[in-house]
Amino acid sequence: MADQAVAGAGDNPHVRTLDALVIGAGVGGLYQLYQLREKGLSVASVEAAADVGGTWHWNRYPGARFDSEGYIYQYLFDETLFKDWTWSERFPSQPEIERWMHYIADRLDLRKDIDFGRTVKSAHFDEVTSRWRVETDAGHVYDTQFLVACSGVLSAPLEHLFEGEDTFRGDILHTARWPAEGLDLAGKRVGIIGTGATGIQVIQTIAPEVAELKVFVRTPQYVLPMKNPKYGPAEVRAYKDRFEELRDSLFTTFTGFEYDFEVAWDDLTPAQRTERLEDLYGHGSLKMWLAGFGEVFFYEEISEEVSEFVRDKMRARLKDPELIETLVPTEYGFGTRRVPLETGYLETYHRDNVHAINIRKNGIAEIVPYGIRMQDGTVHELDVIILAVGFDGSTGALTRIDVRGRGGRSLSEDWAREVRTTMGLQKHGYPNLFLTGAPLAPSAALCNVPTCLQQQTEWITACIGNVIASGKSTIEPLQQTEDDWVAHHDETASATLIGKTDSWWVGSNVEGKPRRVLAYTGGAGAYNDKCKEVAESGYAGFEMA
Ligand code: NA7
Repeated sequence: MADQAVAGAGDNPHVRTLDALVIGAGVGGLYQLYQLREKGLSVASVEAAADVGGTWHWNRYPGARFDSEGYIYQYLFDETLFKDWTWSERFPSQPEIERWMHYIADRLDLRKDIDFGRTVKSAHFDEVTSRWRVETDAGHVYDTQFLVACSGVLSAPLEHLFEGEDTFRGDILHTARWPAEGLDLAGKRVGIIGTGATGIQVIQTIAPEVAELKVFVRTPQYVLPMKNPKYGPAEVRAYKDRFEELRDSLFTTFTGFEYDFEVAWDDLTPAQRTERLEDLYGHGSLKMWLAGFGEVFFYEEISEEVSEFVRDKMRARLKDPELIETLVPTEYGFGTRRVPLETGYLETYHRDNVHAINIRKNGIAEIVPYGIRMQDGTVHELDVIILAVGFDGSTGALTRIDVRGRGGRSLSEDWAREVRTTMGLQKHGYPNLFLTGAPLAPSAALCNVPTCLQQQTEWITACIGNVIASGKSTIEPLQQTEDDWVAHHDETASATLIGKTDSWWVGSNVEGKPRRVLAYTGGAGAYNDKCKEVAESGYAGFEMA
């Protein structure tokens, strides 16, 4: 690792010269760093947070937990690493997940190569040297041949959505910026805006502790009850014994989960369909969505039947007609946006101290010093406002950095026009920039995160190894390759109902973001095969120079 004096490095007279720089120390970044180091590259990571964990470092709000089973939310490249960690329940919670990420960093001795507390401000490709110059907001400079962005799918929280946020006299905070020391909500009047996967986890968790909870509901969600048994030695042994099976199967399924679509709707009688839906519902996981009937993603009628099945379940739990109107979705199909798992979420609204406020009827006008003022003038007085309003998904982490490729082109300007990548792994015009969790790959939304990020980072490691072995300096997809991938992506996505539903999956939650289904909907397994084909072809369609 060389430190050289470099002119123009601001207050910092030193620049760190590397073969590869990884942005981010979350699930993808940790493994990427490890792989490139094992390959013998001089590599470092730069991370804005004070420690490893990514999503699981930042999202420490009450109730944060997996909706993937812990035993599939794992690295599968090392059996001992897998088996030496023991989950305490089926869907572990954030503190345990964070401990697991620390375990990974310790076992692989990663921290020594991570610069914490540094936020990347810019990354510019120098066409003369064919290298990236990366600068942090504190003026640290990295000069690197390869740049791998493991900057997160959901790491750019939406900010400043409401007039008057700065005037609020109590605590106001985004769920992804929850203080490490916690926030005492006991006896407080709390308002929460947002009922996505995050809001639901917060609401069901804090309701018993707060004096009053007002939930501002815009788009209701289809929800599925989570079954979350604690694990004793027998359950732990059972899942650990499945290591080889999981390692060999997760990368082949539609969403990187252990289960896959098996039964065709048309092969069953109506009674058999209901029986199967009941079975899936009783599984207490995302199986009903991700391995129930694949047809729900494609056919309006089947989507409606399955949606109605879930609505019936929700109505039966809610009973009250006004709550049903506020909380049961009717305007989009089941599974066309992320389906959250929950534990007593709907019943929470029966508590005397919890109130659902339907903001489709009476919207939020502004935040005022003592609460939230509605369009009809009503003010809800509050001590704390929780913003569970989501993220600029998949693109936001990178568009908040000034990324410039060949000819000074700007990634944020490119993506403001049209969100395009080549397989979510690279982008034409940005040589040696590698992406993970980026648009137009399954990892952008529709995948068990570690499955897709392992697959992508392994592809990137092999690709970088190939560039070096070939004696070349750079690799970049051809314009035609990108055009072909975008066309294939769009064709695949347009066959589904996903693009018709508003959510962060299509970018509609960010004003002005061009609409495109962000996740590749051809399936994680099929995507994996396509990535392998590219590598086996010697990176056909990619230019090495
Ligand atoms: P989501 O799923 O994007 O949910 C955000 C929620 O916030 C959703 O209910 C939004 O309603 C609501 N929202 C956003 N902006 C507003 C405004 N301006 N006014 C009122 N309500 C608003 O984010 P999450 O953090 O819950 O989950 C993100 C992912 O994390 C999730 O998909 C999992 O993969 C894990 P809307 O639906 O836009 O009407």
